[in-house]
Amino acid sequence: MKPPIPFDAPVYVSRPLLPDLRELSEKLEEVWKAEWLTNNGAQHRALEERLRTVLGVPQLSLFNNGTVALIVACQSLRLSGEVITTPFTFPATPHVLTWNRIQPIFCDIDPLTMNIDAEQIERNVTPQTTGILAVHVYGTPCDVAAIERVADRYGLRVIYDAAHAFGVEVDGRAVGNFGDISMFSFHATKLFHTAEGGALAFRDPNLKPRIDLLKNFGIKDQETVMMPGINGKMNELSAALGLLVLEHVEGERGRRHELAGIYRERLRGVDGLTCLETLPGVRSSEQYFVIRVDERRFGASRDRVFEEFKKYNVFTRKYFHPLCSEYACYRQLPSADPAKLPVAHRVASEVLAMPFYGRLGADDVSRICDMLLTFRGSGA
Ligand code: T4K
Repeated sequence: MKPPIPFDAPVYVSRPLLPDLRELSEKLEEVWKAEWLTNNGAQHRALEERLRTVLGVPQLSLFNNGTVALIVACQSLRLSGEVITTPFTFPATPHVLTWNRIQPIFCDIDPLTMNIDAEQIERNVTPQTTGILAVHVYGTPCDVAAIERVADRYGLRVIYDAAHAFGVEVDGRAVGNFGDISMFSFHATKLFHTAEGGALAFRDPNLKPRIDLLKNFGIKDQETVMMPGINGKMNELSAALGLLVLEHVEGERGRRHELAGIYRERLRGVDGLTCLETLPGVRSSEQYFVIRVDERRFGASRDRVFEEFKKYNVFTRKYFHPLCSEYACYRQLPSADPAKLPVAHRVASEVLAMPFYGRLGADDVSRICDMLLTFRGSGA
């Protein structure tokens, strides 16, 4: 095989879905005319309503980012003490617990789905445990039935970090309907985005006023502040962008689905490489395309593959390495002991998120696969 040629321009793991700039300026004219830039404006109200339908959830509250949304989710359910979570996630997940003075308790993960291992949650429950914060990693849904069983047995609340799970369905049921609250991230790198943004989805209508108060400083009216809330409001520019991006999301999802097919086709049967598969009965978010590199069989480590790609102007990402339990702020916790998290450590050393976005051509994906195959046997 001829050696692959490096890309002229950098190829990143993700690129934001960008609507036509003229469409955006027309939309922004509405905002300018209204002279209303934030605090529950018309764009905000319209996007909140649209997303309730698109995400198939009874209640929804928009936020300025997913992290603040998660902080508020913990507050709204009055979580305290200890919350069981996964070490295999973005730093935001355990950090929101810390910001609420809750101790994260790291639980090992499932070797296939890479989500929290529901069977191991129970052994981490103590009298201080008030909840479970599980992540649908890469949009793969957690074992929601098993998590619900443990939660019910011990009277725990369940929050899902669904940052990667926009539009995911499990046997026809929208993913935002599981647990007490689900958080979606609308960061620029997400399938659906508002540049920065996020949302909480939930079923209990009584939570809506509390969540909306918490994200607006606790202000009920000009004379009354009910609680120490935060500023979690989405602004009108982000909401307007979101309304436009929403029109293009299904097209983007379809293009990504095709690219995933090419990756799978080209990498099928390569010894030492496995591609993330969509579980049966699940509609995928097509958020990330992740491979796992088994160094012994592939003859090159994940880290070597990551470095080799850079020589060709391809910037893959090691989502999620290092584990959150390895950060300086968490590694002293008893639950962060590597001996208790063997699967998470192995998985974190194998995963690599590949370039994956609609503007990437089928030829580009083929070229990236060609590159990858030349790295075989290149060592650690
Ligand atoms: N929970 C989970 C499980 C999460 O994954 C996240 C966020 C959160 C919670 C928190 O939600 P937010 O508060 O963010 O709403 C990126 C995103 O910033 C972050 O939102 C996301 N997860 C995480 C997995 O990925 P970084 O540090 O990798 O971003 P960055 O700037 O390195 O961007 C990645 C690549 O994307 C770049 O190499 C180039 C490309 N890119 C990026 C941006 C921002 C663009 O092409 N254009 C852009 O505008 O975290």
